[in-house]
Amino acid sequence: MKKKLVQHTTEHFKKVFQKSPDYLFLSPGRINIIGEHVDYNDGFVMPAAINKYVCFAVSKNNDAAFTLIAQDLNEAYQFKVTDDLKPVNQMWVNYILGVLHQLKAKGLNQGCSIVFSSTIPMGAGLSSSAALECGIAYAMNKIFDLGLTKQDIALIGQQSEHTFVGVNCGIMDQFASVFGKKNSVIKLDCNSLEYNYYKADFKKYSLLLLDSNVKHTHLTSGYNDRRQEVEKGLDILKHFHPEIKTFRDCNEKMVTDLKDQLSDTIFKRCLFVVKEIQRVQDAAMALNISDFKKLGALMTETHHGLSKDYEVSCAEIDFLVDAVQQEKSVLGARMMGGGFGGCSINLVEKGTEKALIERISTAYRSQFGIELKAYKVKISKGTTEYKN
Ligand code: GAF
Repeated sequence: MKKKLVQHTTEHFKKVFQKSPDYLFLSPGRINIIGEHVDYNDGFVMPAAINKYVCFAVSKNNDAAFTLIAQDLNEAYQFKVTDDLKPVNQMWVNYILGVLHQLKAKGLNQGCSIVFSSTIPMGAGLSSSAALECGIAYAMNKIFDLGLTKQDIALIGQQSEHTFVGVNCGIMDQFASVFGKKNSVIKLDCNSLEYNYYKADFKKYSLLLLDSNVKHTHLTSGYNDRRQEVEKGLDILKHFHPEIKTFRDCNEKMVTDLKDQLSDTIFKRCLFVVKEIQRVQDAAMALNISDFKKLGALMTETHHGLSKDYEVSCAEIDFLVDAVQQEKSVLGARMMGGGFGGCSINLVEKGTEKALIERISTAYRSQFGIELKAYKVKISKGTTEYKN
């Protein structure tokens, strides 16, 4: 599938520019085992890069001209790197312009011709936008020798979302896309950006994604509102506990003791964050000792918190998570990513996936009239140059 994507992107580049691209890059999407909506709350997350990618075919131009071609959308955008780069009306362009805007300050002054194409479904919670941002930053860094570290690339991607897209996301998606490692889950401390890899060996279990086919964009989904709510909550907690710097310094009791000082909504949001930060620590321990029953139970607990307290799920995803609760072969399930649609992630006994997908698809279709999609993903390496 990776080869096919590279071929198809290269062919399109050749067709448009009448020559072969000088460089090819692959930038992956991500899953997240556990640790949702805690990256911007200084918590821990456990994402991994997957074998779904944005592929970039790139050649350097001799002047400042950039031509961007989004092959799958059949759209193009041209500009000069010397222009005053500002957000435009085409959303996909903004992810890229936001990156290039920052790279200009790091010395980028030459243009490129770029065709990109993707196997990461858009709006499915698999971070197609982070893959796009990080792929562009990685490619420019490589081609123009800008001296950026992998961490710089992830932070530039995140900053592009904040400034050119308007989504105040955390660092998880970009970090996972850049730092992904084959067969490894990343445990990332979103406060210090220290990280370590855990072997993604789920023994007789595998990770299965069920795509609700409910598309979302964080610009309009309520994502930014959640961030504001927890920031308000943290200010109140800090007021009563001056020793608190981040949610990491809070525990459940501190939040419940201050219930009267917080609105119902803010109380629920804060409680979720504190519990979820702890759950990631517990999940890392469970993964370490191959206690998959525990890991699965923690994932399901996360879902209930996201659905009831953080209120970022939706009827379709709740249905998918509920539907697998009676399945003996499923150890845990939860919505994954920002929410309001996208995929659920399921820890499933190997070999039972096909029958499970059939059962859930039928039930889902009859409940919502929507076709379910399912992906069995492999854990792959992060953004990289592709050499034939
Ligand atoms: C989205 C964001 F982009 C991430 O930063 C993260 O907050 C996630 O939602 C929720 O965990 O994917």
